[in-house]
Amino acid sequence: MSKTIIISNRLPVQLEIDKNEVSATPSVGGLATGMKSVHLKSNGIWIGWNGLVDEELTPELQKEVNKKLKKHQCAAVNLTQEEVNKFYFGFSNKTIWPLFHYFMEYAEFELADWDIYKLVNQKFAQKVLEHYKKGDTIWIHDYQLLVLAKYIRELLPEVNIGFFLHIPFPSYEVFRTLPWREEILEGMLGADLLGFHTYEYERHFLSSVQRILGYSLEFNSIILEDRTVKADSFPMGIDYEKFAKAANKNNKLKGSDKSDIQIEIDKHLSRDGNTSLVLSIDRLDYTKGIPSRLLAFEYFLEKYPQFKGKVRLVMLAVPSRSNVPQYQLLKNEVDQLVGRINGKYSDVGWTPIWYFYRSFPFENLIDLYTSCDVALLTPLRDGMNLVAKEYIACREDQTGVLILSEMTGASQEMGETLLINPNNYEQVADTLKYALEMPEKEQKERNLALQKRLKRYNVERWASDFMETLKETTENNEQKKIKRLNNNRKNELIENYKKAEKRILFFDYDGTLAPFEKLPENAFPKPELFELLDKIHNHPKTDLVLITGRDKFTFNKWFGHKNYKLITEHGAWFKDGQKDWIMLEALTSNWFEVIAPILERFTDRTPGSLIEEKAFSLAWHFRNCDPELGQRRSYELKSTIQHLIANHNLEVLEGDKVLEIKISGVNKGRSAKKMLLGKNYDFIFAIGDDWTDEFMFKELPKNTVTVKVGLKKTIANYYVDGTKQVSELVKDFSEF
Ligand code: GDG
Repeated sequence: MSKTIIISNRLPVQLEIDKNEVSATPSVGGLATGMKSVHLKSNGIWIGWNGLVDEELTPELQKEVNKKLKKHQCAAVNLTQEEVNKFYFGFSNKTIWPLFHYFMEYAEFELADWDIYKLVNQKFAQKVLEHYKKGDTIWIHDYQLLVLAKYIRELLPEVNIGFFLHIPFPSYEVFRTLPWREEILEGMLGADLLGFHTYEYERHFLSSVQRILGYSLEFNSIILEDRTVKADSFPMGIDYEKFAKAANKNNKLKGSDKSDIQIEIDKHLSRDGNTSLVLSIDRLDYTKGIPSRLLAFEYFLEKYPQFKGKVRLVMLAVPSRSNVPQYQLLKNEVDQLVGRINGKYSDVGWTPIWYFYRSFPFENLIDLYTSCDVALLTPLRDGMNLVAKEYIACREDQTGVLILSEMTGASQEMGETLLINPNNYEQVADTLKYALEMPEKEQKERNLALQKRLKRYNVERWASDFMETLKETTENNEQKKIKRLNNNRKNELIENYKKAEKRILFFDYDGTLAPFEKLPENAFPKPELFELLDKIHNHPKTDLVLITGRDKFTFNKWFGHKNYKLITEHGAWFKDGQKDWIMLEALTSNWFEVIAPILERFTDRTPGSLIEEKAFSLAWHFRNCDPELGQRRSYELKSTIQHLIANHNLEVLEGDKVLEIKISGVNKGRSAKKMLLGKNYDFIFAIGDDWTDEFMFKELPKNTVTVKVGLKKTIANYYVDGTKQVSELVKDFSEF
């Protein structure tokens, strides 16, 4: 039975070694809970690092650890101290983490770290290989494993892989500064589905893929040579019931059943009726904006002194990555700020900030969520921020106000909270005042809406949504594979070709017989191609037609000395062997003077675009433009010339990164059909990569074998991956 293999940097199990005894307890983090149903179902397995380095483990202990992990359906990737330093503290946390959170000045680019990062990702891939069985699905998590999907696919080409990024994906302008940007993107594209918390991150990713790797997109799918990869957003939820139930239990506790923290909190709240608590919880990380939050709180006390002695900030900063120097500096900064603010404002019975630098047990976390009137969560950047969601889930009676930074992924779906820009202290201070004074009715209205949504789209839904989309994506790819011209089909095709008495082959040129080049004039035919085409052409049973959108002049230069049949400009011109070029359609070019100036205007203001003037058509190419600008300008151009098109009986053909304006009705389908007149072909074959080739596929007789190059939508019977596969096919044809 097939299973799901979950892979993350850390395993969802905490290991402890005490006097050579190993104990393992499951972690309770959001990811572990969310994946529980996927993990435990049908023998799923979780692969990751167990938190111990090789140097700490004797072979006996190693065995013991593995045995314990197996019980929890986990398998460990073993890492040395150096690997942890360079892969985790190095590349993951000194390069990717700061860069992806827009802290460009903190990002270090160390080749040695990158090398080990790749090596560790390869180690993970090897571990997957040990556990993979045909039909299994793989789900990789997060920024430590960005290139893993590619390594797995190299080992297991047919595998289904999902990848989810838990942190933001930055804008192209930031991402492009990474020295290994191509390899990172290619690594991610090893997956079939790439999940992000928000549409913004997905959009940034797609933009980088387009700009850096030059792949085409069809909506949110990336068209690779042999597969399509889908990018989508799945905002991660929380285990709502767990938090709501814990809050309910907590609210019922009386007297000595309460925790020490709760007793302290209660003491503070009972000091006088008007006292409020403001909550702040994060890992101590520079992305979370803790110093700014403290400064904004200080500013609030200055601006609204009536709250002095009444409001207390309860700040929990959980220690994190303390081996990384930036985190040590941050710790000092926060300590000093808290000390200064408390020193400045404290009085006998009141300190403005209660600061905890440690991790709390879950129950104490709930104490804080249920007791604080306001949660002030102001990260400078945060992929999602689950604390925001947990706070709302714990508000049993719907009171409480959440102030949330716009820079968190959570802010996208939590519009009912008070959204702030964490850099705007004025706004933070005013919002805090507003929150502290908000009438209960308003608090409840806002939170009710939030709770409904969080309850519905909880972490299990998130996981199942992702898995379902992954299944759909891979099934879609499967569908395409079904139409792939595999060896069996190719053999059958060649058999029919061999048997046929009269055969005709239509070959598109660019993107089919020749790969695309940056400059169109560089895509000239190579001697090997001539050799094969000559062989096909010289066979007495075969007619060979090269059919292109290119201009007659270029094709005459390239192929004029051969005796092939040539159709150019989508069917405007025809040349049969050494005879002269003839017009297949009655065409004019007197409309050029109306359209050309408009195209020139667009070319001038769209860097990289160019106009190609053919005998009877004008083409506006935008292959070398910024992809989004090119696409947008092409829409704009189409709408600008719309009324002229109708008046001059023209039409616009949308090719691959080109708009072509020509007399209506002329297309490759119509001209290809003309080649069949009066002939009795018993084998008709057409192949092309472009949207304009679809006309051939549509108009040629039903028994035509039609083949699409690449994975774009098509009505053709079969797919081949790219020009390399076309060359192989041409070679096969040339042999019989
Ligand atoms: C990354 C992304 C994204 C915190 N303190 C204690 C404690 N916690 C728990 C919270 C919450 C989790 O840790 C923190 O999650 P966040 O989402 O707020 O932040 P990151 O750790 O930075 O997580 C983030 C997330 O991945 C998921 O994709 O949202 O943007 O950076 O669940 O409850 N738990 C306990 N004691 C503590 O002291 N027990």
